[in-house]
Amino acid sequence: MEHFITSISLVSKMAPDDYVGFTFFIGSMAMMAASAFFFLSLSQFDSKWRTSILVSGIITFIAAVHYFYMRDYWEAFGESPTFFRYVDWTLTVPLMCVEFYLILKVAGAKKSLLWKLILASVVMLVTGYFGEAVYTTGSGPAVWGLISGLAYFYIVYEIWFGSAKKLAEQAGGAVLTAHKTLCWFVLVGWAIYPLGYMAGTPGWYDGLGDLGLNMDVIYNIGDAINKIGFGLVVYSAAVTAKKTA
Ligand SMILES: *C/C=C(C)/C=C/C=C(C)/C=C/C1=C(C)CCCC1(C)C
Repeated sequence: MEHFITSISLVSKMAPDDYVGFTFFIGSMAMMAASAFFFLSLSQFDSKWRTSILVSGIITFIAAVHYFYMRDYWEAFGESPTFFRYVDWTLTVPLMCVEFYLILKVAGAKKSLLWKLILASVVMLVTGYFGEAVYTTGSGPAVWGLISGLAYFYIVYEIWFGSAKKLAEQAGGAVLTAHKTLCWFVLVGWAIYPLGYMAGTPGWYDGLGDLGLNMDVIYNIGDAINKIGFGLVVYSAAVTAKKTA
C-alpha cells in the first residue's frame, strides 16, 4: 500500500517578508535555548539559588511552548494570537513576581509582598485582555489600557519605593545589585508592552499605529528582553554569590 500525502502539511510556508512570523520563529528558538541554558546550569549552584534559576528556566520554557503555538496561529490566520499571548503572560508574569520575591526572601521578604505583586500583575493582564480582545471598539481599549497601566505603575512603585527596596538595601551585595537591575527591567523593559498595545488597538494614541510598528513584533521583542534578561540577572546574581561565598 502506498500513501500519498500531498495536500496536508503540518508546516506552513513562511513568506520572506513576513517579519512578524520571523520574530515568532526566532522567539521560540531563543526561549528554547535560554531554557536549556538555565536548566543545565542548575547543578552548579547551591540550593539557596537553585529554585530561582529553575523558575527562570520554567518561564522561558513556558514561553517557548506558547511561541510554537503563536507562530502557527500567525501563519494559519494572519492575525494576532491574542489568546495564547495572554495565557502565556498570565503564567509567566506571576512567575517573574516569584523571582522577585525569591531574591528578597533571603533578606526576609514577607509572603504579602509576593501576593501584592501577583495580584497587581493579574489585574494588569486581565484588564489588558479586556481592552485587546473583549471591548475592542470605541474608547474600550483606551479605558482598559489605562486601568492596566495603573496596575503596572503600582508594581513599579512597590518594587522601587515600597518594602522591597528597604529589604534589598539591608541585604546588600549580590541581592541588592540583582534587585536594582530587575527594577530597571520592570520600569523600562515592561514599558515596551503598553507601546505594543497602543500600536495594535484603536484610541487617542492612534498616531503610533501609523508609524508602521506591529504590535506582535513589539511584544516579541519585549518578551525576549524581559524573559531571557530577567533570567540572566538572576543567573549572574547566583554566580556572584558563589564567588563571594
Ligand atoms: C513575559 C511577559 C511579560 C513580562 C509581560 C508583561 C506585560 C505587561 C507589562 C503588559 C502591560 C500592559 C499595560 C501596562 C497596558 C496595556 C495592556 C498591557 C497588558 C499590554
